[in-house]
Amino acid sequence: MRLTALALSFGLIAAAPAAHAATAQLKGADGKTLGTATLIEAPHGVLLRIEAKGLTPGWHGLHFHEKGDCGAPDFKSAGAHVHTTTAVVHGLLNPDGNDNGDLPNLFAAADGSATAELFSPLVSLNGAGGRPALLDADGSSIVIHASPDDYKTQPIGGAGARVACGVVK
Ligand SMILES: [Cu+2]
Repeated sequence: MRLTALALSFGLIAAAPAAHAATAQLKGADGKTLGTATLIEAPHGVLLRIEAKGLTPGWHGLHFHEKGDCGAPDFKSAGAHVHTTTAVVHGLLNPDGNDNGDLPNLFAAADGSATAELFSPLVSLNGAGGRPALLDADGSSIVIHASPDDYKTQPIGGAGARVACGVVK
């Protein structure tokens, strides 16, 4: 059943018009390719698929970061999280949270692979619904962190170093 559902969702994504989709090639600090992220503009948010390998097994924080720049080896060039307000409060479980780049954690299996589909109602590809646009002038990136996001503490939920980064294109 699970395989059937996966196959169906693959079909849906493949059928989406290219103008409403984007991808990000995820790379590690050593420049090695770690996988791909596929983004689809949905009526009320963005559907995100992550297919990665070579990660440390366990949970990893995952966010949309505000600049389309993975040039620095520590990926600090990707900036902070995607946001609309200047007083950004991070955390999906934080009552004051307003951080549009927040996403659920990603789990890497014992072999280092991670496959997931996530939906964010907090962003858009091009500004639909007044939500921050991932494809704005300075772009955006998807960043995978070393540790899980606790969804509450500032500024990134204790997620630690940035271990993978991909520019959304
Ligand atoms: Cu992050």
